[in-house]
Formats: sequence, C-alpha cells, structure tokens
Amino acid sequence: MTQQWWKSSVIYQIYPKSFKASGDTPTGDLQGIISKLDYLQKLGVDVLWLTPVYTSPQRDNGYDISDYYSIDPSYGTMADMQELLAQAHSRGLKVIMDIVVNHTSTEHQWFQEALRDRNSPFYDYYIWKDGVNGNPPTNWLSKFGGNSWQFAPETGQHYLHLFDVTQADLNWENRQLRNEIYSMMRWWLDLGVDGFRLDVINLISKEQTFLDDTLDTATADGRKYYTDGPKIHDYLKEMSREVFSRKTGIITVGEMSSTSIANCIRYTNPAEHELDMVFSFHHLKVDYADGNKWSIMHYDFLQLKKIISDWQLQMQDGDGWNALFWSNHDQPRALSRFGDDKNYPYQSATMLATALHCMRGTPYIYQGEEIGMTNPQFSNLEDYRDVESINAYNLMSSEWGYSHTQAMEILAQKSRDNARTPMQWDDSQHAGFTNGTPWIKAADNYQQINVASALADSNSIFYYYQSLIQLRKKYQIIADGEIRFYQLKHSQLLVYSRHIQSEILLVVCNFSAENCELELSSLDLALTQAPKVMLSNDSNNMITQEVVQLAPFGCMVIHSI
Ligand code: TEU
Repeated sequence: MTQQWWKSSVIYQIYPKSFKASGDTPTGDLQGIISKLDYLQKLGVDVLWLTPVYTSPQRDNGYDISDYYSIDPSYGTMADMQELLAQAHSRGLKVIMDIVVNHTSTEHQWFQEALRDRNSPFYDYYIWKDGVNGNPPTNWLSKFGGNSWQFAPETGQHYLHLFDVTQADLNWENRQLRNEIYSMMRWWLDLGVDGFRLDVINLISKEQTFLDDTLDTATADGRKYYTDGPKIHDYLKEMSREVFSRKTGIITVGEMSSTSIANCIRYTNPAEHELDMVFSFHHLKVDYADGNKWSIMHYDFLQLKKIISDWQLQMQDGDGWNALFWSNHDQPRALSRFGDDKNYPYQSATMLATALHCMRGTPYIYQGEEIGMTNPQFSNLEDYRDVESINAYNLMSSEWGYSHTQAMEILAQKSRDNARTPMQWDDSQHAGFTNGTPWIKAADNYQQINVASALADSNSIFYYYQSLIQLRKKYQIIADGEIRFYQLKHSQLLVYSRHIQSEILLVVCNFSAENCELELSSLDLALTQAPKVMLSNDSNNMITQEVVQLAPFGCMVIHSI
C-alpha cells in the first residue's frame, strides 16, 4: 500500500441516525449499517466515515459526547461496533470514526466532576472565567446563537461553549487532558478503526487573552481568537506523534471552521506531519447574503468558481490535500442547492458529482447523494429537529421580526435537517428506513427516489457514481494529475484540466439550465486529434474538433493521450 493510498480512494459519509434502522426503532443503528455494507461495496467506495455513535444525550445528535469509550444504546453495543469493523474489513472497506475533542457534553463525567468540585483536576479540563461586571467574560457568540459563555452557579464561574450550551469547550492548554484524549484515540485505533474525522479541530487552541470582538460584521464574533489558534499546529503535531504514527494505513481528515488556505497547507503538507486532508467551507457560503446563513439567496456561481480554483491551485502549490465535498450532515442537499432537482435531477446530480470527483483531492459522498436525494421542503416547524435550526427560527421570529412564512422559507433552504431525513431505501412506508416511526420525516419523494429503483435502472445516478469511482482507480491522472482552470468569468461553465506529462483530462461542466458551448481553441490545450470521451451525462452533449456542446446541466470528461 503506498503511503498516500487515499488519493485514489472515495469516502462515504454515513449519518447513522438516518441511515438504516435494523428493526422498528425511530433511529438508525449499527446493525442497520451492517445490513447495507453490500450496497456500499457495490457502489465501490473505499472508506466509511461514521458521524458520532458514542454515548451522548443527543442534544446535537452525538456531537455532544458523554462517554468516548461506549456506544450510545440507540445505536447498539460495542460488540455491534466490532462486528461492523470486521464485516467492513472483510469487504475491503475501512471505517473512520468522527472524533469530537473540541468539546464534550456537559453530561460527561469530567464536566460533572468539575461542577462538583472546583479543586478537582477535571476543573481545568474546561475553560472557566469570571464574569465582568455582571456580563459574560467576553462577547463571543456561540455558533448556535447567543453568547458563548454560560454561568454555572455550582462553581461561580462561566464556562465556554462555542456550540450548544450543553457542549462545553475543552481546555487544550491542560497537558493531562491532551494525554487523556490521545490515549482514548489510541484505544479506538487498537479496536480496529482506520482513522478519524476530527470535528472542528482547528478551534481547539484558544488565544489566552480572552478579549472582546467588535461584533460589527457577521464574522467578527470572537472567531479570530480561537480559529487556527496560536498552538494549533503544535497540538496536531503532538497528536500525530502520539496517536497517528502508531498505526500504518490510517487516514485523518480535519474539519476546519473558517480557516485559511495557508493554514490548511500546513495542516496537510506531508512534511508537517499533522493531518492527511481537510474540509473547508468557504465554497459553501456562496449563498449567504452578506455572510448571513439565515437568508434566501441564489448562490453566486462566479464566487463559487473563484473559491474552488483558489483552493485547488494554492493547495497544489503548497503540496496540501483537500477533502472534496458538496454535501454533509450540516449542509442542505447539493442537488437542490446547486442543481435543478425538479427539471434536471439526473443531469444536475451527475454533473455535480463529475465536477467534484475529477478535481485534485479525495472525494466524499454523503449518504443519499448517490441516488439524488433532495431537500424535503418541510412545511411545518414541527418537522424540524435540529438544535441550530430551531434556535435560528426563534432568532428570526423574535429578534429579527421575520414572519413565520419567511422563516420557514429560509429553513427550507438552509436547515441542516435538509440532509438528515431518512435514507430512501425503497418505496415502502418511511422509505424503508424503519418499520416504526422515524425520528424525522422522510422526504415526500421517496416513492420515486430510492435505492431499490436506482439499482433497478442501469441509467440511474447510482451507476454513474459507480463509474466515476472506478475511473479514479483506473486513471492515475484523476488522483495525481496537476490541475489547471479556465474560463473563470464564464457565467455557466466550470472548466478545468488535469495533466501528467502530455496526458490531459479535460472536464467541462454546465452549471445552468441552458444549452452551452465551449470553443476548444480558447483553452490553449494540446489535445490529440480525436480525444476520447470518458464520461458524458446527456445524449445531447457533443464534441467536435472545435467545440464542446453541453445540454442543461450537462458535463463531459475528455481524455487525450
Ligand atoms: O460542525 C462544525 C461547524 O462549523 C458547523 O457546525 C457549522 O457551524 C454549522 O453546522 C453551520 O450550520 C461540526 C459538526 O459537523 C456539526 O454537526 C456539529 O454540530 C458541530 O461541529 C459541533 O460539534
């Protein structure tokens, strides 16, 4: 196995709560995942990423961990976890765990000990400060709304929570805490997991000055004091030494909140010995009006291309590595967001997949993306479950004065629950997700959009994904080729090429609902006389020696050797 085997791999994200229930429970479970491993193997992915399945009060669906060493009973047992690892490994699939070490649940024993006794060694595992003249220690805002400090009467001080009030930030300055975390991570590696997705890992090092921010823009909310903080690279190097270096063949991916390219080069350049790859989110903020997520806006295509090309080119120059993704459990469905899920669902889904999978980086598929799942368009507030969405609704209606209809429209476009509806397995009740009542409603379109019908149709989105995954394995140029971009001002097309010596892969994607043409001479590329069409998602897409013509949401991958 080469050292960077994951360059030619594709990773599949499972949100266990919504993936598959093995019986009649409202939530999915580990046995449900085991029952679908053959399906994932058929798709052809290499690695499964499981969002948190540890014991948790589930206030933030498992990102609030109360015990790192056990499985939440709603998902099963540690024996189920071991069975999942064994069954996955026997199919050649690796499994990575989502590890949340920026914060724990306030129900974690460490926090409970801290509350009980200020002199306990666990007190300093968290970040405690005195209030200032009856106000919180700083004006930093929580990512889920409101101030990010909570007063605890038991201790007389405030603790920091960058997320929900039940998610207390850990104090990484404390050496003993870091050692506890590293030994816990080694324990999971020893159990057989193949690596980690590290939740908001670039927030763990806080500047120790604890100063107020200006609050005069959407991002002046305190984040400059803890994002890519002063000791972050030291901590990741330490984690790499203490944990990652203990096992070969693992993979590490960091989730980086509001980060910079320069930092992400350091996080992922192999010479730095920090992480293998990173998720960044700038390309998914192109529909935030004035930086505000809770707004209605059609995304800005030129901005999207600029961000993507900047990240691709600069990470390439700095020998960094991107995790490529359109979707995850925190984002609305990409097909509904960047495509036309009503008129061109097949073309939009396959074009978006092509645009992503042929870039430089390791592609991630979020459950359901491979069958074209869409936003559910919930019409009742009661359909929503997500803590962030419910807080946002309250903010919009009570503080911003939005009407119920306005706030509901915004949630329908932006809520994280858009991606959290049950995986659509078949056309039976609740999409075949559970025999009982699901914890969150399935999208109404499950009778048309589901795995069973995708598998039965050789022209489905599923099989297109299967081909894309196979191409990455077959053609080294997709994994390793140099990337170049063209036509960055074109209002419909994303155009880029990959190169290994004189071999060229040209990728042309139409992000609009209109036909579109590209003059090949505009690219200054030495293509052969008759380049081969490696992939095309519409029978009306055409190529001649002079032009590429694309149908609405059409795309073509052209190989010249
Ligand atoms: O997300 C971090 C993060 O930055 C997002 O929460 C983002 O701020 C928010 O989703 C915007 O909609 C990770 C997890 O992926 C997320 O599910 C958790 O809620 C969060 O960390 C806290 O652990």
